[in-house]
Amino acid sequence: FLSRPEDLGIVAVGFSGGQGKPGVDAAPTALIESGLLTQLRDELGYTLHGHDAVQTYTDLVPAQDPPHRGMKNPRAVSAVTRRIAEQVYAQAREGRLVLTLGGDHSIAIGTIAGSAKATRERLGRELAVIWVDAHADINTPETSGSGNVHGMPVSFLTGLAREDKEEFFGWLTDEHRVSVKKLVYIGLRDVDAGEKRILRENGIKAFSMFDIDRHGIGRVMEMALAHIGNDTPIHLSFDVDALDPMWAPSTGTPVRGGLTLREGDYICESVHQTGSLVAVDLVEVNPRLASDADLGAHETVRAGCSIVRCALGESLL
Ligand code: NNH
Ligand code: MN
Ligand code: MN
Ligand code: MN
Repeated sequence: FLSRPEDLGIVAVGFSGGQGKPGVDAAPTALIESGLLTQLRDELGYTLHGHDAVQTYTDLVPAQDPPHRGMKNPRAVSAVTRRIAEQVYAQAREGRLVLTLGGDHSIAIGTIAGSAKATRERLGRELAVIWVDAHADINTPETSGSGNVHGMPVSFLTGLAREDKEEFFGWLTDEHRVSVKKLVYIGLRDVDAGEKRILRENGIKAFSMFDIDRHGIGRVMEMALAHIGNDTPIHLSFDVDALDPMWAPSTGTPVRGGLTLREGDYICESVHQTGSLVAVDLVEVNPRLASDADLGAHETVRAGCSIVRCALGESLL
């Protein structure tokens, strides 16, 4: 699906407004300083585009941003994700693979919107999404207990949540959306009651940690990719909290009983191997949160780098 598979568009998003804990905006810099982009260029042979600076989007964050339908920072998150959608779209339109470094998971409203639009225009195809996460992030503003938009991106992207007002995600149109049929979750273990109902009522495919324990990650990936179907462009959105806190402690909402680093890497390798990958997000690395400050942050950044390199084909022979 890529006309320029060795060209990699980079969007580095220093944004944390989709949740309450500062520090997740420092992740792109931490990932880049640890050598990620250099490795992608020098070891994996990618030509990088648009990687010049980490963006903070401060021009888009209003001084006053009171809640709307319970959503926190709604204007800021809407405006920033709208800009991200344009940036991802601009890279994807060139036929490049796009890598976005977050940032909290609200940014996926932008990355997937941009990716879905480019995929439709360029290929006349619908985008599939593989969402790797401890959480389903499919709350609507009304089902959310927290009001944090990073728990809602999938509901906006699938049209389960909608808004007319442009300043509150009303800029999202059908060209940006993805079908619930082309969505697959992997790694779930902390899903809110309202989200469970949404998953059930919409027949959404989800592989929880229970399924991974039962079948093994190899079989789960076979089933996940079979559900999407051959020859469908794939957007991989990887929340680092899918990994067990043993591997990725420095994240806003760690949940025990998660993926090993090797299982996370395997998911990414399997997706890369399809040849259908068009975009990757790595989100929710928060280098400021680890209790054992230095070491935990370092380990989480290292895990994030491993995930990205595997998604971009590092370990396949
Ligand atoms: N489900 C909770 C909420 O809606 C938590 C979401 N937190 C995440 N998602 N880290 O990946 O707020
Ligand atoms: Mn998430
Ligand atoms: Mn999560
Ligand atoms: Mn390859």
